[in-house]
Formats: sequence, C-alpha cells, structure tokens
Amino acid sequence: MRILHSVPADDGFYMPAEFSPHYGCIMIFPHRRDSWQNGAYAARKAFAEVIGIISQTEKVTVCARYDDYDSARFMLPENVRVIEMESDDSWARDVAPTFVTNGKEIRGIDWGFNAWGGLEDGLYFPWDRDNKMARKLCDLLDVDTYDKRSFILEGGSIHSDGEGTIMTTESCLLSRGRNPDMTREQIEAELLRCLGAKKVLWLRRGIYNDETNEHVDNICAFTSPGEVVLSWTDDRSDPQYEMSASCLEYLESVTDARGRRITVHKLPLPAPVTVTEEECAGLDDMNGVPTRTPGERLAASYANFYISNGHVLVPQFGDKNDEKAIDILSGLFPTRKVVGVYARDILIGGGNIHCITQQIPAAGLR
Ligand code: KQY
Repeated sequence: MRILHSVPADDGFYMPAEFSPHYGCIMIFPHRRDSWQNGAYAARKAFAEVIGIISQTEKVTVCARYDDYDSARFMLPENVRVIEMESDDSWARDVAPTFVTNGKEIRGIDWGFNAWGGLEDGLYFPWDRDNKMARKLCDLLDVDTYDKRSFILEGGSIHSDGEGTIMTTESCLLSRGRNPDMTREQIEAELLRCLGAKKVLWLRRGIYNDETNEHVDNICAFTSPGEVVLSWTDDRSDPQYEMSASCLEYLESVTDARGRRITVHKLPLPAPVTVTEEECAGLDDMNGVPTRTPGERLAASYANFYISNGHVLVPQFGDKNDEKAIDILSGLFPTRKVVGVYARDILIGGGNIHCITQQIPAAGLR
C-alpha cells in the first residue's frame, strides 16, 4: 500500500456513484455506551440485520474492537469478514476511506476526521482511533491511499452521481469546526480535485437537529444521474419545512455537471421522532453529561438509505410513512429489492443506515 500525495483527479480517479457495482461494504460493530443504549445490545441486533441483508450480495467487512470481537463473530453471518480494529464509535461512512476509481483499480482517500467539529462543536473526544481507520482499511484491502488528513471531511457530507456532480450542504462543509481557514471556493476546489468531479451542488441545509451539522446523506440522495430524492414535510409549522424548501428551490434552479436539470422526488419524512426517558436511562453519560435528553428530537429520515448490489436498505420508524418511502424508492430502483429495516436503535446513536456503511466500488478487487 502506497501513501500518495498526488491529486486523484490528476491521476484519472473519480468517486463512483453508490448505485454503481460494489465489491463490498465496510461497517463497524457498535460499542460506545454513551451512543448506544444498554451496552449497545439493541444497536448490535439492528446492525446485524443490516449486515445480514447487505452480505447477501456483496462482501461485508466488519471492524470490531478486541473486546467485542467474539460477540461480533457470534452475531454475524459466516460469510462476513470480521477483523479486529480499534474505533471510537461506529460510523463507517465518516471514518472509512472514500474510494475513488479509474475503472481498473480503486484507491482510498484518507480524510482528516475530528468527530464532526473537533473542539468547536465535535461530538466526542478523543477521536484518534476513528481518524486512523481509513489508512488501516486501505492497508487491509491492499489499495493505495491518498493522504488528505489535512482536510477535514466525513463521507456522509458528500454524495456523487458518478458523472461529475458532487452534492453537499453549506451548513456542514462551511461549519467552523472543520476547515475554518478555507474559503467556500477553496473547499469546492478541493472536493473537485479529490473526487475527480466537475461541479458541486451546495444545498443550504440538512435535517433539523442533525448533530453532524446536517450531512447531505440525511436529506438528499442521487437515485440515478440527474435524479434525487429530497426529504420533505408539508407541515409549515415544522422547522424542517423551510430547510427542505430551501433545498428544493435550489435544486430546481441548477443544472448538474452534464448540464441536466435535476428531477426531484419528494420523500416524506416520518412524524418527529423523540427520545424517551427509558432510552436516555440506558445511555451512559459522557464526562458526567447526558448525551441525550428525554423529548429530544432525533434526525429521522428515510433518505439515509444504503444502496447495495442487490438491495436498497431503508430505515423504518414504525411511522405511517414507512411504507410510502419504500414504495417511492421501489419505483426509483427497479432492479433492486427495496427493504425496510427497523432503525430506531441506530437513530438513537445520531445517524442511520447510510451512516453506518461505506461502499467499496467493484473495480480492481476480488
Ligand atoms: O450521521 C452520521 N454520519 C454520524 C452521526 C454521528 C453521531 C454521533 N453521536
């Protein structure tokens, strides 16, 4: 494995879309007691269900800490690769490499990770175990690594259509806790150089109360080049209404890298999901401070789905819109089986199915 200091775009590499063929998927076995209630037992069951479905059509690699290895090996299917690797939490989307390809081989990008905002508004300290994972995973997969640790970025804050367009949110990428010394123009240029793209679409906001500074992967996703789903509510009294409306207005006003107008499909949101007293009681404090408070609204959204080779895995919340989300996505992914996974126990950690997965594109790996 080589550590590269060149520019992926100059080397002919780009980030493929998630709906392109995968070699596999990286996940992390949950363990953090201030993120996951009751010693992460319910979260482990939900992760195992996700892993069981994804592993039907692509190779899943699960990182488990030394203390959790036996539990992971016991709970997960035999065809899943479980490896021992330390982590601070379990958000593979944000701490595993972002993979780029030239069509023949893949390489990983090792971004800097500072727990969604470092000492400014990050969610935990320390985060050094997480920050080391991307490079270790490239080593494991024997793929070359671009050293981009000087640029703070999480995988959940970008989407690629694989045809030159990257989508992100201003609230996250321009936040003070990430790259405060860079201008918007410099950040955009860095995205284009690293992801081999031609245009960045900047949504203004994400999902209300999303503690990642509103990652794009919770509000909007490409379903094919030129088409997206956008999390939506018709309730004008909900603070989410203005946030989604600003994204809709923007998306209707722009074209992508190939000059196409964007077709936007509204994906209804579930009714607000809030944490219960019992769930809070199951969470450890962080340095003496509770990580959740009863009644707190979680950033629930159906847009946080994962597209595997054979399935689209969609979070479910026991809401009347669960089925509607499955129906809409089934229409947009006709060659895949769209399946729901009850995801409240993932959501309590602060993210959802997309956030706990990171795809490895197919080119070059067997
Ligand atoms: O949504 C994500 N990509 C990560 C969420 C992190 C939440 C930590 N409590």
